[in-house]
Amino acid sequence: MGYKAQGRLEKLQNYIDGNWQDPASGEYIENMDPSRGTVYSLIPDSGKTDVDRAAQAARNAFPKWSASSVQERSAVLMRIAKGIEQRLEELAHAESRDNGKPIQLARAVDIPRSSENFAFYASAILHEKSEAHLMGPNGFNYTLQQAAGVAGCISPWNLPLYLFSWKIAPALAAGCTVVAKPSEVTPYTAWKLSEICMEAGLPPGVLNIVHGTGSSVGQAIVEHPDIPVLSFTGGTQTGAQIMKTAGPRFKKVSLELGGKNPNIIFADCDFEDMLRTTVRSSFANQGQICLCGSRIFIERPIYEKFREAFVEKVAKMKVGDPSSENTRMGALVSRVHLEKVKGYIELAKEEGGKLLTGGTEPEMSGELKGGYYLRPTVIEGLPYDCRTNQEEIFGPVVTLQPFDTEEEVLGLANSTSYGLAATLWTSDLKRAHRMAAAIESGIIWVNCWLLRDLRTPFGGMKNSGMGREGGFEALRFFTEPKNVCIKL
Ligand code: TXE
Repeated sequence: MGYKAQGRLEKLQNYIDGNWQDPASGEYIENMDPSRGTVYSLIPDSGKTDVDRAAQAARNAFPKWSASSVQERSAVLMRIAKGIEQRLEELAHAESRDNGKPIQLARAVDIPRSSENFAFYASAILHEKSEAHLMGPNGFNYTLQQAAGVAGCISPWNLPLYLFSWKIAPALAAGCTVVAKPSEVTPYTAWKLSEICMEAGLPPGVLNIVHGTGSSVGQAIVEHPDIPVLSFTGGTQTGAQIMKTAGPRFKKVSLELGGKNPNIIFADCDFEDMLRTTVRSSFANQGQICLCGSRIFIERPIYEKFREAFVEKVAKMKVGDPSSENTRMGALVSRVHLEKVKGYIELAKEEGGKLLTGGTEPEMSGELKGGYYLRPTVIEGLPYDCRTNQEEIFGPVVTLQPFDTEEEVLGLANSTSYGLAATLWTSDLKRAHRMAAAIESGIIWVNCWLLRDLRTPFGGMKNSGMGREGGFEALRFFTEPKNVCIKL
């Protein structure tokens, strides 16, 4: 709900054509601090007019930026990477306040990774090659990879600057100019990024950041005739809505959507390593990472042992103020999201699930009373095909299910409509390979979780998305290949 900006709260602005601009409507949306449930800044409630301005600026900047040398583009992107790195502390605190995530996580993961995204693509373009297809004495073909035009980049709230930069960096590196929209729930570090881009000397119009809601700004980006390429991360339903709009316009679309990831634990695993990692893969960022393992399958001989050890560890996790250095479980991102996650816990009970720990909001004190906190929750006793085990909850809630055979667990793992990531714990190498090949999932981690190499393809199958981000895949996505055939 928009309203005229009050003087005392910080007002974010759009970044269009190298300048900061107020939204055409003059309206703003409240930006909440989820750790306290209070409004702490105002976000432009932009609309079609702002997107039109941004797209025009991006279109004007495209010929020069796309024709610039890879060395020039690389140098600017490297300066942006440095700018993020130099502001690590400031950005980590900003991300923690905007999203509710522990400051320690923002400092160790979100912000360093945002800087790495720019540095990675700044160097990747220096090593790119193009293909040639030789036709003997008759002639040859070579492939031009040309920037695809103005790219629309739309990102979610769970890893705000990290996922925003994961799209923008390859788009800019490939020579596209960009109209980008961060989530209206967590816009703050994108606002800071615009300052860093100005300081880094990014030419006006090359990157434009328009703040506002999905139905207004997001939809206007997806519909815009001058934006032929779209990269989106967010909910599966939103992805479907984007395809509906983009399909008849023949836009190039990359979708990174939800997941319901299996974490499969065999009795022959390294138990301690698995246990430590499973706590993290279940509850990192309050379970609000699309790669978190939310369905934990345990081979029956170690089911009881696992349940006891896991529940003991989870029950000890302290939910606390995200800005405190010791906090490992902060707040959920919004009141709406907290209510959604709580709704799933109620549903799990109705479906016959037994709560082993968590399931309630912790008693917070002082300023934190209004925050959106939830205890990490472990549930057992649910059938694999109930809604709790099939739908994405995207919060600190996991279910435990025993299994007896490899074949059985494969069926369970593949039983959802999603296919983003899976984790496997076993010391049997042959089994690991067999399972990795058979699981319907874009990413498989064996005896680890979230071990990332930015060169690898990243994304999901089934309802988890379309296309892959990461490495040269992303650079390819933001370019159009053109074959040139020469007769000798
Ligand atoms: O995501 P949305 P929400 C999942 C998770 C969560 C659910 C909904 O299950 O509970 O999605 O979250 C913009 N055209 N994930 O509502 O709405 C929106 O403004 C264009 C998984 O926050 O998909 C935001 O910038 N854009 C996930 C972005 O889309 C539109 C991360 C994502 O918001 C739009 C987050 C439209 N019509 C949530 N409507 C993951 N896989 O990482 C909204 N947007």
